[in-house]
Amino acid sequence: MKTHLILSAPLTGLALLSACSPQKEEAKKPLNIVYIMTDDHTQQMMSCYDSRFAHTPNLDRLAKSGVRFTNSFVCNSISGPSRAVLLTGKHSHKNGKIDNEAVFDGDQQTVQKLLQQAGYQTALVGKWHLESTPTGFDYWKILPGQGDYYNPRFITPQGTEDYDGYVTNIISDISLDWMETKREKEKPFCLFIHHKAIHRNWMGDTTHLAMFEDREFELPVNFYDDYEGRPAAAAQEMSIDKDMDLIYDLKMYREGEKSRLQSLFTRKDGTQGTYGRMNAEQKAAWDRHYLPIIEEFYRNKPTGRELAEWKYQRYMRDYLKTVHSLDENVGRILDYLEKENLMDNTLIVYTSDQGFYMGEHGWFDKRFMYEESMRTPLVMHLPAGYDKRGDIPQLVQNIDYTPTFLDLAGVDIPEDIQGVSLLPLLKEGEITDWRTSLYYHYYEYPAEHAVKRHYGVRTGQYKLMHFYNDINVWELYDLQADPMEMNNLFGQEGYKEITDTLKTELARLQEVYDDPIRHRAQ
Ligand code: SGN
Ligand code: CA
Repeated sequence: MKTHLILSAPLTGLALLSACSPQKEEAKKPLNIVYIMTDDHTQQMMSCYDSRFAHTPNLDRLAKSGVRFTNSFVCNSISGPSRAVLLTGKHSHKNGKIDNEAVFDGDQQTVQKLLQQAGYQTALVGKWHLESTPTGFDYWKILPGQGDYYNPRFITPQGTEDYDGYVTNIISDISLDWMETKREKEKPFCLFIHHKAIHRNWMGDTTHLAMFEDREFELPVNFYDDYEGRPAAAAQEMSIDKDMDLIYDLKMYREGEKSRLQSLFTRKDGTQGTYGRMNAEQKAAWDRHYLPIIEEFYRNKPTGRELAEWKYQRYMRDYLKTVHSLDENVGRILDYLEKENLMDNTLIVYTSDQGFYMGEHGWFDKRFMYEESMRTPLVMHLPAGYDKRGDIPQLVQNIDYTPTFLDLAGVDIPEDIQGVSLLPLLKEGEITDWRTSLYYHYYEYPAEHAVKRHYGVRTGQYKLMHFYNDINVWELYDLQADPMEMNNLFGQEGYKEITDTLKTELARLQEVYDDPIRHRAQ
């Protein structure tokens, strides 16, 4: 067991310093954690990962000051479960939050409680999505459910509070205010900033609506995927062409036009639809921007592939406007930490609850174990003493965040935590002993988007997946030869040996992680 002075008792910074021997003072300085998690922000849409589409100077600045994980993954690609994994360091079947419906048991061991016991101030602002009241935070202010982009309501321990404005700015305002005026400045702190953006229906701030309108984005090469050999992929309902809603998702509302999800966009009572929530000034800015696009759309009425590609362009533009606010607001947090001289004793993490499809396979949304949604961005600014810079290629997963934060705070990592601390990767030096495979398990089916239940294993080169429940299909990919995962090699000649090896590894992971739903070898 590691020991660290700050663990043993909730000492204040001053008490801590006086308890240390003089030469160790610097090393024992308590380290803060600022964890920024966005919703549905995928690596393809961050310029520090992919320069084709987005320009995210503040995220690039963060990555440049520290490290970028090039093989960062989630273990169940959907919001509530990812959030529960972050807080517990355990796979979904262990923390109990297997899908968005399940209620998170707030009595269980969490990173924020362990940090609190070690003398940390803990705070949470923004999307929570765990269906139970937050526990273990000294301060919290959360969005109900998915929250709203405009004029959002927040829930606090004292009741609800309504704000005017755009959600990404507001979450940052509340977070900055907590750091500046609410926390006890002599204590180390852990602040979770959980953004609502860039969740569907991708509504930009009124000040950014004009952005990206002059851009034409290249279609992904597999936009017209026919899902041959992949029946689970064929059964999904997350196609830009078929399932993306013209009014709710793409804002093409006009009197008399009907769509399936129209009521989510605008309602007569003016309170709940995403457009209905706006005030007169916001609506005016919105209409100034969208009305000419709406008119042109209904004048031209594209159909077939022309319509699918028009939808893709609109989707990309709206998503990128929404990203722009996030990037600006990450900049505000970095500016504050710099101004307050906190960069040297703060770990700053930027990640998302999962990745997202930006037209690959013809899709939006996530859920599948395929690369775009199993991956999640992970960039960090490191506190003094952690000298690694640039790319970190090791396989890491969101089960690793809890043990990393505990390790950084000098707190013993409880035996039942399934992730591992990433701290060894944050120092220069060769890593000889690291995991070579990751486990994944997705459960939310039957449900929206119709992605079937599946589990699987991913190594550096291969991925083996098993879709089960009302289907029994295996998929195997060679990620080096086929990074877009178009060619299911399972059962093809020449792949028996690798399939057997991966099945054995899958069984081993299910055993190690103690998943009650397992593949049983015949
Ligand atoms: C909503 C969205 C879905 C999305 C889920 C889960 N539909 O239900 O498209 O997959 O959230 O997203 S919507 O019509 O209400 O926008 S998650 O990131 O919170 O898991
Ligand atoms: Ca999400």
